[in-house]
Parts: sequence; structure tokens; C-alpha cells
Amino acid sequence: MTDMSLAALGWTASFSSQVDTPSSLSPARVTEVKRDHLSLLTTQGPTTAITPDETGHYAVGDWVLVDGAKVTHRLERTTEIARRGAGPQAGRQLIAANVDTLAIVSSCNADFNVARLERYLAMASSAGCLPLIVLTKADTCDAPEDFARQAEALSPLVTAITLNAKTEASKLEPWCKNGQTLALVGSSGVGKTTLQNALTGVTDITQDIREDDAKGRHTTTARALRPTLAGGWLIDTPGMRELALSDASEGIDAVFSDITDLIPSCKFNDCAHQSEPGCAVQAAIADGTLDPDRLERWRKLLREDEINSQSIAQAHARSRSLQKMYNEGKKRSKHKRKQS
Ligand SMILES: Nc1nc2c(ncn2[C@@H]2O[C@H](COP(=O)(O)OP(=O)(O)OP(=O)(O)O)[C@@H](O)[C@H]2O)c(=O)[nH]1
Ligand SMILES: [Mg+2]
Repeated sequence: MTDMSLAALGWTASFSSQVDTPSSLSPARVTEVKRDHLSLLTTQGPTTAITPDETGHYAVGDWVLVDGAKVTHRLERTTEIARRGAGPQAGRQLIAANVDTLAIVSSCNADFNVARLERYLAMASSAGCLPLIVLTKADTCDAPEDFARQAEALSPLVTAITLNAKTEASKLEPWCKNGQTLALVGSSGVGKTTLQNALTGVTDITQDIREDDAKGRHTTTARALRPTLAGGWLIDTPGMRELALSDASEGIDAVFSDITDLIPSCKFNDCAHQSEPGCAVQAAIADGTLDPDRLERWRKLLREDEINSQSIAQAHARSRSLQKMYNEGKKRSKHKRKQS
């Protein structure tokens, strides 16, 4: 790769404002997070560096300052995409940082699901990214524009694009040129890597979906930031089995602004929007402007987010007390060894 400017790497004023001495800085962008090091891209090309803390604290797309092969500092993120990791004890898992647009990829087939799209939109909103819904496999369905209409109805912020990922990936170029970063998320098998390959010119593996249930085979296993042919950046991610949100209540409320905008008009400040007199939300359901299913999906996401956010806080407390027990156990066995 030839030398490139910081701006071409996605560097903006919000990063330069975090660095006081421009002459001594060596900024680098994280392209991959490995267990014991980071893969980076600097204006001189690719390199690697070790971190002073766990690499799990870094995300693909992060900006760091390096001193030789050591990371000295991570710059504040402009956007941060995260979810609750899998498993009952899991914490918050970083997906990507400093992403301008989050492409929520779904196919125009069995994968299309309004509740799932709302979940991803809430993630985009709490991350601070512009949301884009990309509906793939338009070549395999009769009326792809019906899917696009349903997707755009979910939030006024959303643009939905329908395409055949194998031949029309260039429709996404406006979001990944001029140093702009686009990340692709969605279920396995929807065509994320097919889009990435066309937009970047690399050839990562893609695989046919299963014939019996149209589900993908979880082909991509790591996240990576790659340059696009259009002069921007693309992050492909492994397909998600399910997306659990945490600390996303503001994002959820932003996606469901049609409901939250009604709340100030309710007669009671503590209205639960069930059967209270003067409830503006129930009035909207009664006059047909609000779908009762959407109200239920909003409640469900908020409830789930609250439980997940609490359980993450509890998991942190548990791991702190386990560490304490472990340290005390080590002290005790040392003491015993001395005595014997
Ligand atoms: N007909 C058609 N096939 C597509 C389209 N997009 C993807 N495919 C096919 O769908 C299969 C899965 O595509 P991938 O790009 O591997 O899907 P992915 O989202 O990266 O999947 P994971 O890496 O498992 O998350 C491949 O066989 C692709 O050729 C499309 O728009 N039209
Ligand atoms: Mg893939």
C-alpha cells in the first residue's frame, strides 16, 4: 500500500483536538484486534503493536497513539458499537469504533424481521452512527420495494436500499468513500462478505446458506477494517445469532420516537400507557395511528435492555469478588507453604 494521509485513514478534527503536540504523535487506526496484539494501519502502511491493557478494550476502527510497537493511548471514540455478549455471564462486547454509517444487512427472504431490524436500529442509534438498512437478495424476491417500504417505516432516520449483493454492491459506495467508514452487521448468510469483497477487491470466503432453513453457516469469524476501492473504509463482521442490547435505552427511545413523542401529552406524568385515562399512546392506538404490536416491541426491548444492563453490572461485581477470593486463597497457600 502506498503512503496515505491521515484524513484518508478517517482522521478528523475530533481526533486531532485530542492531541496537544502534533509533532510527536504517531496515530494509527486499528484494523484487527488479536488476543495479544493489535493490527494497525498508519500513514506509512500496516504494522502491529502491543497494548498496555487487555486488547479486548480496543475495537476495530479505534484510533490509538503508538510509540514504536507499543500503544500508549487510545483516543476517545466518535461512535462506539457494542452489544451484550453471548451467554448468561457475558459483559458488554465492543463491535467497532469510529464508524460513520452502520449498514444493517438483511435479506429479502426469511431473514427479514421487523423486530430484529428495530433492535439493530437501536444499536446504531446508541452507537451514534447513521443507520442504513441494506436488503440483499433482491434478485430472489418478487417485490423487494415492499421490504424497503416496511424498513423505512421503522424510523424517520432510516434509508433502505435493496440490491443484489453479487452485482450491485457499488450502491453502497456513497457511504464508504472519502475516508468514511461503513460497518456491516446482520445475521449469518445475508451477504455481508459478498458486499465487502466487491467493495474492497479482497476475496474473503463466502458460503451458501443452508437449504433447509435458509440460515447462514457463520463463515466470517473475525472483524476487520479494510480499505474500499472508493477511498473509504469497510468493516465486515461475523453474523450474529441474536443481538442482545445493553445500556441502549436512549437508542431504543430514539428509534421509537413515534411513541416517545406522544408521552408528554399523556394526562399523568407517571402514565404506564396501559389503561390510564388521558393516555396519548392508547389514544393513538385507538385512532389507528400506532400499531399495538409496535408498542409491545418497544416495551419488550426496554425491559430486556434494563435486565441486561443490570446483569452486566452484577457480573462486574461478581468478577471483582472472585478476584478478591482468588488473591486471598493465594496468600493463604503461600502462608501454609512457609509454615510447612
Ligand atoms: N442471489 C443472491 N445471493 C446472494 C446475495 N448476497 C449473498 N448471496 C449469497 O449468499 C451466501 C452467503 O453470503 P455471505 O456473503 O457469505 O454471507 P455473510 O453475511 O458474510 O455470512 P457470515 O459470514 O456467515 O455472517 C453466498 O452463497 C452468497 O453468494 C444476493 O444479493 N443475491
Ligand atoms: Mg461473512
